[in-house]
Amino acid sequence: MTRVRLCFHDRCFDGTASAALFYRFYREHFDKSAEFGFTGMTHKAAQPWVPGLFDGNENVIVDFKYSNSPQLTWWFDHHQSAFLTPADAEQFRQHPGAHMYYDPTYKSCTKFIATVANEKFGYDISPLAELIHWGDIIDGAQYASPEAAVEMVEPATQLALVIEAAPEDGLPARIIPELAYRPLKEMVELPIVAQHLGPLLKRHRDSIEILRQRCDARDGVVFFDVADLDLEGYNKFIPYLLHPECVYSVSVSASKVRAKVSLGTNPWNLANADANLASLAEQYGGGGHQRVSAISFDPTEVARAREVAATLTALLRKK
Ligand SMILES: [Mn+2]
Repeated sequence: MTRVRLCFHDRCFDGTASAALFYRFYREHFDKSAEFGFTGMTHKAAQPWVPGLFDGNENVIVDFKYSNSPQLTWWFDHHQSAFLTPADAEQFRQHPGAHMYYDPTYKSCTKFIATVANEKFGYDISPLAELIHWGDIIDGAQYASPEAAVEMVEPATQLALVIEAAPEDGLPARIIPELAYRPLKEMVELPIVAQHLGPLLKRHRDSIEILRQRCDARDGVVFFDVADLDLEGYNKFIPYLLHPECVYSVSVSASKVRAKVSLGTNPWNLANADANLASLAEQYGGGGHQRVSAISFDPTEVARAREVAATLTALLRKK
């Protein structure tokens, strides 16, 4: 029997949806009885690909950085910062594996995998249309307004909240097989999801008040520091709801596994947004997309994270 190790971007709606889409595609197109193991990947200061991780007959990465391991058989990513080193990028360019796909022009990895599955393998993606649609809206920040992004009435945004902020580790990995086959409205009714929804919605509403107090909005950049609070999974659109005039946001947050500087662009105020935030983050060992990126530090390095955030805030305020 085929064993598939599927590594995906953990605590990310697009990463989890990408894994669900790949899971269903692989089962229906290649091997109905394949046995899957899911591993959620987090961006950390350390090298993410630990020895022994790729233990399947098929080893797959979706919505996360490339690995140069000869064990890797499938890779899909759409991040500008997709390679850990220039040597990895060169290896991919010279010898891309048969099933290695990279296109940073896609707004979501979910849509990218769907397109490849459909165009290269003739796979019918229409039963997954809802998941693909919301992957693109959420990862591509294509909401009509900051209110729509923050109000949390759609099942997709509620599920995204639980995926990003549930207190228990490993929840996204456990819902992947369900997400591959169920409508989103049913997903938020599953006990594993529903039990977190009430407390997380309250935390979300409270976080709007916390950010209202902490935001320092000047010269087109809103800065806030919540590293002293358990708030890493805050909704990244709140700063633009509170300060619609701002073009960029910079924040410092912290969790058990990392300290983090997040950089974002206001999706509703793009007229003057010409900074490439992935390139800025790459200078400090981070990465992401042009309009949204992050830098991870060791959990003990909050002071260093604050220093980098202050430098980047000053730089973006001069733009
Ligand atoms: Mn993504």
